[in-house]
Amino acid sequence: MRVLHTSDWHLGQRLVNLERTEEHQHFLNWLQQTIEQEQVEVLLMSGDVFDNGAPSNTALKLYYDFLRKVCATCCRHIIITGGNHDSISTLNAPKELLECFNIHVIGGASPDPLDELIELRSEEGELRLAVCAVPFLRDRDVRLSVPGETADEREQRIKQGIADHYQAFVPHIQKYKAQSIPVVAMGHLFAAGGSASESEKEIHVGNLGQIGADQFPKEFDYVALGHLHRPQLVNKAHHIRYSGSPIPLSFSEVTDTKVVFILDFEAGKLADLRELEIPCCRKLVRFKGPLDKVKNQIALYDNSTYTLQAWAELQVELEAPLPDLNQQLEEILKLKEKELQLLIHRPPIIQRATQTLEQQVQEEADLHILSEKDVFLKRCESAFPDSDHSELVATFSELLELMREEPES
Ligand SMILES: [Mn+2]
Repeated sequence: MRVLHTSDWHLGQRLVNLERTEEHQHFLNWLQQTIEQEQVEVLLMSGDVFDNGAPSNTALKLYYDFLRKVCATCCRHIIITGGNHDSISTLNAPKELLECFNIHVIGGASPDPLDELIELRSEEGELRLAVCAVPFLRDRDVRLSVPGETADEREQRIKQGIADHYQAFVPHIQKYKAQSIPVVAMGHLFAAGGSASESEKEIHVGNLGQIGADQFPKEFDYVALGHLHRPQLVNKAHHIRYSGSPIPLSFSEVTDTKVVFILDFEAGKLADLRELEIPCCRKLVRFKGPLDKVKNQIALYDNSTYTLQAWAELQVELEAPLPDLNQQLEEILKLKEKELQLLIHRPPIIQRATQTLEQQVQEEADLHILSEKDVFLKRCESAFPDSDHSELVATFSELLELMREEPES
């Protein structure tokens, strides 16, 4: 049975207010073609379908159009789980309707492991694969908050809760193992030792609850993870992987190769695993360094292998403030305006110990590149310059997380 593992589409994502629709459409077209060419039978999507809980109609259309097209291919089953960016109710709203097309949606966690255990059968009705489709586990899924607990206790509770959730499948999957039916698990979490980009939201406050490869039951023949946007193995375990996002979601991912994994299961085992590179239609590019170097890099930038204009982030290193810096950069960018659009212009780094007030003010002005937490920290620093803010910031992060969680419905 041939399976394709992908995650973190983040449909509807914007980068500095620019839509990614064309890039997502390009990816989804490629994915549909790949499913056909590779004769994929099962598609696993491990969370963060949408970038936010209330996706735009454009994002919803991308999603449903893709599902409709894939239903007309050789792909017999699609399993979609919710990520920390997804709204459980948005994903689950069409659950019963999609079930009619063999599209299984698990938007949020259930206390009963059988609700997340999906049996996939061949056209002839023969059982071929079992999938433990675990979505992102919210704090309330792993155990209710305990008032007054310390940060360490909380971390331990979340870790144990996640490990227990996977462990709960073990008694239910023995029958598959006995019949040589492969068992795959899905998950949307931050595994210990993983390498993050800048575009993942903190999953639990301070990225707590990281579990290692050894905490996944050994009965799983493959673990298809989502959340980290860079493709990677967990603790060098060949069969526990993040597929990463299909498009770079931030400038910190400019050097990453974007991939999907194709898995072949034979005789109840993972027999083969291949990585397919996703073609890129828009390059994100970072120019950073001394002014001459940056100007030279821009002048030499070649966008001929990409169909869309590149988006750039730029930061110049200077020895002293340069009054006509912006003018110099504008001139050089003008020569490349068809190929390159400047999205983020970070304030120059002045290579000396003290900065003038003016430079500090300029740095504060770029609100769109700061997170909520950065803004809060800056406010603390200006109001109470001599205090330690770590506890206040931790409390603020906890509040942010509570705000992002949906009310129970
Ligand atoms: Mn994500």
